[in-house]
Amino acid sequence: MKRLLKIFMTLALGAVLLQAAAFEKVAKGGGTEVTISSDKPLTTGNNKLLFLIKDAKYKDAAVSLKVFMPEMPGMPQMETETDAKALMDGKYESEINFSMSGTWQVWIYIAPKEGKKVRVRTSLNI
Ligand SMILES: [Cu+2]
Repeated sequence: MKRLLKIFMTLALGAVLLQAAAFEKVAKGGGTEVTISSDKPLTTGNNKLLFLIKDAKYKDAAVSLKVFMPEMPGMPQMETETDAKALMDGKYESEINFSMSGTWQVWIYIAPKEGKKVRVRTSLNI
């Protein structure tokens, strides 16, 4: 019985770990880095993205996002701007809607209480 429990616990833990790492990307720029992650693989439609900023100088910073796909033949630029919600310990969360598959540019603006605002640019393939 004990062994069965152990196997079950191992499987349960494995499932949790898998879930936590469905998507992850580190974006670098402006002398800092942001780890972007999601519980679920990125997809068209709504995605809940987590942004982790470890840099202590950006503790309590305001974080906003510009997400866009540049103009394509027969299609104007698609763009949304949104504020990320501050959670704890340098974590921020934002719901982002990707209206089509392809490469989306993601600009992360980090505005500390004091000092210069920085921009971290990356892209996501949807
Ligand atoms: Cu497009």
